[in-house]
Amino acid sequence: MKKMKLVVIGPHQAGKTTLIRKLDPWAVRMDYSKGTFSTTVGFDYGIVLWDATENRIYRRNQIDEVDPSNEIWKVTITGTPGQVAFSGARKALLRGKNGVILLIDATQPAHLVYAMEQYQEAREVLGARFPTVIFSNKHDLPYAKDPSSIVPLLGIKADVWEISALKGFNVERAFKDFLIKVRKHLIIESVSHMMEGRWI
Ligand SMILES: Nc1nc2c(ncn2[C@@H]2O[C@H](COP(=O)(O)OP(=O)(O)O)[C@@H](O)[C@H]2O)c(=O)[nH]1
Ligand SMILES: [Mg+2]
Repeated sequence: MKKMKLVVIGPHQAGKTTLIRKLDPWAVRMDYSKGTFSTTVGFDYGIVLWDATENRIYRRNQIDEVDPSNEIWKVTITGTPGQVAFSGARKALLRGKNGVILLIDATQPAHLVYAMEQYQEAREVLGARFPTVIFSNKHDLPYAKDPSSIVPLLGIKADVWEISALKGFNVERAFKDFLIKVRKHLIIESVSHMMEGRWI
């Protein structure tokens, strides 16, 4: 089975845990701890299966329904802790990931500065080129800002989706669209490695 590792970054309280639980209701909370004296921080870890042939997502309880003759991906989704102080833990969790979901809270435009900082951390760890998507969250609330009025402030070139992680609005559609993009990126990457002669 092919593997894809995604990470969700974004400000504290933006809805990262809610999003991951919507995608994987059995997502678990894990502990990240480093060194003897540092505090332990929790992060979320979810898994779904994605049938790329039919562009269908399967939850953990639907594994029996997966068609093994199709192209199946195991997709892991790691949610990072959003607090400013946990930059070290976030960077460790970013390592080796194939795509970044930047989750912002459309009701808290002042928190965009934290989103920006976390995106810079992602660039430090993953380099200049990695698939990114922006999920503008909490669009079930009437006072959510129009993303076109806030996202340009981030200066990040990426698709933007209005979602509600809480109600599920647009979540699966936006997520599947991103899976297609990450898959394409991974295929192009492996082909260019091949062209560089690493497989010969
Ligand atoms: N109205 C609304 N509330 C949300 C949405 N997503 C998350 N929340 C709420 O925002 C708060 C923070 O969510 P959480 O997932 O814990 O954020 P995290 O810190 O990024 O993991 C919780 O009270 C959630 O219920 C949403 O789409 N709409
Ligand atoms: Mg959380």
